[in-house]
Amino acid sequence: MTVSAVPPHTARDARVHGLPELSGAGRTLVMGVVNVTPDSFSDGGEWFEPSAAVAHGLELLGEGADILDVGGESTRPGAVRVPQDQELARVLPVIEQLAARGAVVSVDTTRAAVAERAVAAGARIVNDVSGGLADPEMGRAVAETGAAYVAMHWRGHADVMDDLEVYDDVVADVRDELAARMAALHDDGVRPDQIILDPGLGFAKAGVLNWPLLAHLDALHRLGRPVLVGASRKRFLGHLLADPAGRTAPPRARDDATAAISALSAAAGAWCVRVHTARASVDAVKVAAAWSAAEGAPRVGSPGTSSSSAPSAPEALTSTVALTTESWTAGGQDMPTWQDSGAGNDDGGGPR
Ligand code: PMM
Repeated sequence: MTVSAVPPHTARDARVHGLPELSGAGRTLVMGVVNVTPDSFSDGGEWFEPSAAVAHGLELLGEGADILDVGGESTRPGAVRVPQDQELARVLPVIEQLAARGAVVSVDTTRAAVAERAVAAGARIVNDVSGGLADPEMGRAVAETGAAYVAMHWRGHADVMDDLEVYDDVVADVRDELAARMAALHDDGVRPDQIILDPGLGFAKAGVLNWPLLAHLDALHRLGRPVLVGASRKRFLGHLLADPAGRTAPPRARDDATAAISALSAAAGAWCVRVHTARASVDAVKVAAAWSAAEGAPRVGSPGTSSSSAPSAPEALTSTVALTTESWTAGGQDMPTWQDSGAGNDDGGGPR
């Protein structure tokens, strides 16, 4: 892939309203998932207590996540809906505490009222897996709050979505349905630069339907907005990684494949990847940024032979996008450093 092959509105030049510190990061962002639910397919119940959810969020920040996505309603296939009061009780204390520690927080909700309360509690992004279809008030709420808004491709709630997997051409159909959502959101007063698009991997999409969407992210980029990819631990990866007996790999055994998708999505210009464990994906997007920077830079020789023309290390390799260390170490978390690891700074003299 060359730089010139990357269409507009990719990670390199994306600007999202309300997120100045995440604009121009020079690399794909990483959104860490904080599910405050007893029943998510990937990590159900693990972070259900607010204190456990906050600790998990801080851990994801320590791994380098740029954004924390806090959700109180499972969207796994077949899941039944949680009453609004319960969803609010789950997410608000966690959002408040994480935002107070300086995190860029997103709320994963399809309800306008939850979005509004979450933004008032400190959330900066509304991540709506229904792209505004589940609640007719969502567009107005997003317009009024001015929050950034992830509009995901969606055809129906978790209890029915597996029956809605009929497409002529999954890439063209998803693109057209997202374009229709953008138009409707615009009619509700949402600014185009508030919007981030998401192909909705696994939502009304059987296994094989997800790969063309990943392979053709450029089709979504051509709608003119940044793209978020949420492949982490999803069923189609479990099928890909099935054992010789055909048994699907369990969610946690899908993390390496998730990181591979993070690297490839970043190379394709994704603005953000949404993941359950952050460290490998943070490394993956940094690799993609360094690779891409080298494609666009003049070719150089060994250090010292052409120092005047050599590009400096890509910003993406060294910058901390969302937070200062101090802002979240205040929560009692220690940022792991290579000095702390006992490995020392000497890399052991292996190949450079
Ligand atoms: N997937 C899930 C939940 N929220 N949000 C966005 N924007 N994109 C996704 O693909 C997405 C999402 C389901 O996964 P989880 O239950 O493990 O959070």
